[in-house]
Amino acid sequence: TGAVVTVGETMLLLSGTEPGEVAELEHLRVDTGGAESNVAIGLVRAGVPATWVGRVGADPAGDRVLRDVRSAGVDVVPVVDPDRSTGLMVKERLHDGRTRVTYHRRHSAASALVPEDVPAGLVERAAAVHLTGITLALSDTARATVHAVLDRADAAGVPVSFDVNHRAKLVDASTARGVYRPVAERAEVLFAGDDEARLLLGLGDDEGTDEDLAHALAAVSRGPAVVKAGSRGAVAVVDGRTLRRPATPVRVVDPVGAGDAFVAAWLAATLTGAPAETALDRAADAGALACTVAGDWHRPDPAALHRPGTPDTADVHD
Ligand code: KDG
Repeated sequence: TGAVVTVGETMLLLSGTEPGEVAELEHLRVDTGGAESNVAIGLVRAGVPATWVGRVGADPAGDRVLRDVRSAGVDVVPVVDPDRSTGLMVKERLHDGRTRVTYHRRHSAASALVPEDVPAGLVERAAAVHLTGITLALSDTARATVHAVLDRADAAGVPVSFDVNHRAKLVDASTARGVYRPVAERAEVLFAGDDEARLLLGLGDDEGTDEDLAHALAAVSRGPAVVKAGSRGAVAVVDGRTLRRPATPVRVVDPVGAGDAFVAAWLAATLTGAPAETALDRAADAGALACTVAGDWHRPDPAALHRPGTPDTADVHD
């Protein structure tokens, strides 16, 4: 098969090595993260080639981003923007146990993504294309890039995967639906958290069970829909059938990146011909495993699945 192609922003990630706020910490760990490159890395680990198109600044943070994604085995198509900086994300583990993520990404290099950044032939030769709501929310030109990729995928008959990945700090809930919905309608597979599903469907808080949401999403997308419901597990609707999978219990260190690992495992399984039940099992395990390591994409130890703890994968993005 060809590669899975994805486009998005990957940032330098500075994270506290111990609980506390940046205001009081002495050390921060240098890392990188971005939803789309996280998925690409997960795909490569599952044996499926992946290409990530990313725009970074001509700066040391950009060098680090490109190096990290490349060294995980992803084929990187870099666009280096001399006029803008690489985005930055700060992650703190607060004293009350919550994780807080702060972005420094307004007017970043990646928010200047343009359709021409995605080389001719790349989408057309892909096994699938994976897109997220984050890229849609970065800027008008980044949104145009996502739509151009969609059009090209459509024209070439390449399936599209879409993960809503709503980031309230990038787009407010009132406009978000109109931003995500047109892409969701063109996706062959649609992923959403339960709250994201409600946002996309225009439902109120707590309206609809995970099953209801998955069925409603499957009516929006062109194919399966998968609701990632954190500690409640996941529900997929595939050809009208409902598949339910409880969360795999693990000791949670850092839930950021779990959704990306989930998506990567689902895509890798389905693209290599596995049945949807297997895809959902692998996705749930991969999402759980991703919670057992600090960082957004670092390789977890599979043995952690056999050292269960509390499956608390609360979203930290609002
Ligand atoms: O899904 C994990 C991502 O949220 C993280 O790696 C950073 O891309 C990111 C974002 O925009 O939050």
